[in-house]
Amino acid sequence: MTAKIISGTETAKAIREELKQEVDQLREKHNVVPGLVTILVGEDPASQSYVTAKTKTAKALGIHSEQVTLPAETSEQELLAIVDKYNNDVKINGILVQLPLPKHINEGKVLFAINPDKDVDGFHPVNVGKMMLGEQCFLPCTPHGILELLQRSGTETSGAEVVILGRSNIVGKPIANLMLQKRKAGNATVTICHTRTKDMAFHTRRADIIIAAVGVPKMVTADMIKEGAVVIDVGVNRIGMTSEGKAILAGDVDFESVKEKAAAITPVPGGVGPMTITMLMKNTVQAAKQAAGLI
Ligand code: L34
Repeated sequence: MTAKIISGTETAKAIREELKQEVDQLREKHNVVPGLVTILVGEDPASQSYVTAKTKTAKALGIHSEQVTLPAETSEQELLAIVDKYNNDVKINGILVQLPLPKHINEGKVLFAINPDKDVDGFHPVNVGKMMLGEQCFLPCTPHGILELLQRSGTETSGAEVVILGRSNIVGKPIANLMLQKRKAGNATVTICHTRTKDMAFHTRRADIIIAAVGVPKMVTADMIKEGAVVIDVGVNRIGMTSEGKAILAGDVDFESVKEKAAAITPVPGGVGPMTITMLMKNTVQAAKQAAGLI
């Protein structure tokens, strides 16, 4: 069997078309223009490319978009002052501080400083708590994107054995929580594996759905999966450079071998990555509607 390819690029495009219409309507009917600011500290090339893509996508949808780029030496205090400025800026509905931050800045402190109503990343403890309780909130973009991919590809999650590789605050922990909830793309039986897991393959081999978010290139190989599993690859690892200076990317899944055994698989690039960016746009539109009292 050769797996069906679940295209994040195509799914993201469809969602962006829906969003574009919504943004047009908000502007024409309600005089509301959603606003997003992205804040990047330092010069990590991957972060730079993600933030640039976020700004560009926002503009293409008619979202007012600002990009703040700060040197790596920026102090925590300076960053907190900038966050506060945007907390009080009525043109801005969403504030995104790209992670990771330089070591001398306390990430938790910065995320806590963002007004939860503008926390379109869903990383503020208030939104994390609401998510955990299944209340209306901003869902973190990568897990949100995974839920949409599962749902729109018609993957049955109810009662499914889902094995998640990785326990990060950005992906592993939230996607596990969301998929066990009574919700769309939920009702799963969830297992989380991590660096201290004794026998990862024991778990992955019985999984109906595998979500790999470990940051180790091609770690999941065909012998680790069950015939007919659905495989979601969250990893975006830079494994080299072309002669033209472009990054060569690999996922956490050994795509070539796994696609011969899986029922469906997301590629890298063009899988979860574009969905992350698109769900940020969705959250920004949601923030603008909430700020305008429309929901
Ligand atoms: N605050 N920090 C904050 N929010 C986030 O949601 C993120 N994340 C992760 C890193 N830090 C963050 C992202 O934006 C990862 N991430 C992200 C976003 C987009 C892509 C990958 C990771 C993406 O578009 N990937 C493309 C390839 C792009 C390339 O050439 O590098 C893909 O097709 O997978």
